[in-house]
Amino acid sequence: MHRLGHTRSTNQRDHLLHTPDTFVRTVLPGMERATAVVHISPAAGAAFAQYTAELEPGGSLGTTTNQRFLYALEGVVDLATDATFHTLNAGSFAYIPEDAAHTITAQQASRLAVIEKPYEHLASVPSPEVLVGHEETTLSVPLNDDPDLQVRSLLPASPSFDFAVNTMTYQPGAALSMVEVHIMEHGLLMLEGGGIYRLGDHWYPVTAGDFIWMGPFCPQWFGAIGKRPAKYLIYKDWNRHPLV
Ligand code: UGY
Ligand code: MN
Repeated sequence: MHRLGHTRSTNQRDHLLHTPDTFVRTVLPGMERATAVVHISPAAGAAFAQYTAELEPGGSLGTTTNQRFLYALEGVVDLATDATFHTLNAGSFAYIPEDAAHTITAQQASRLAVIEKPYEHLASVPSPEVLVGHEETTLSVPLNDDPDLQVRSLLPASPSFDFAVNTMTYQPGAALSMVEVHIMEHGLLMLEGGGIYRLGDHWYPVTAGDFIWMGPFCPQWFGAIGKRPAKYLIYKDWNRHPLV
């Protein structure tokens, strides 16, 4: 439908809202029978890249020398490294360290949330290994003792990791208890439901399928609205000194 120039998408200095009506597909180097919707990258001020990869049956991602995190949104994909082989279905996630040779091939039409980031080494801390899990079997804990706001940390808290990826699930009416302002940046993909996101001095209605980038120190708050829970996948840089 023609929207006469209207969209909820917006690109601000310290945040970005990317809604599906504005997605433009591109092919990244090495992709075969696959496309990417790049949501954020250093071109817009972030220190990481996040995209949604859409793969046809047999389609594959190209390589990267950066660390890579995958969250399967739909379909079934095979992840093969030198030493491991895993099949990922919806809700599965995988962490692949920098310089780890690997292939990612779709068994059927699939969609993946992909996060890539240069690794920040820490002296005397070992680099992380390949890690695979499933969101549903990851421990769920209430945020600030609120049972209606559950957080699952998909990556271990170990200082080896320089970023975290969590899911956050809000029962209808649940909200962050404070407006957060912090140095970490976020890449956020709304997986289910919706609500109102405060970003900077703007309040946005958001829904499943939307992507949000929050830059360092972007004031942020979310309240879930609707009759079903709201759930999002959220990246943040983590465990490193601000001057490094
Ligand atoms: O982990 C976080 O900083 C998280 N509570 N932020 C957010 O949901 N916007
Ligand atoms: Mn936050």
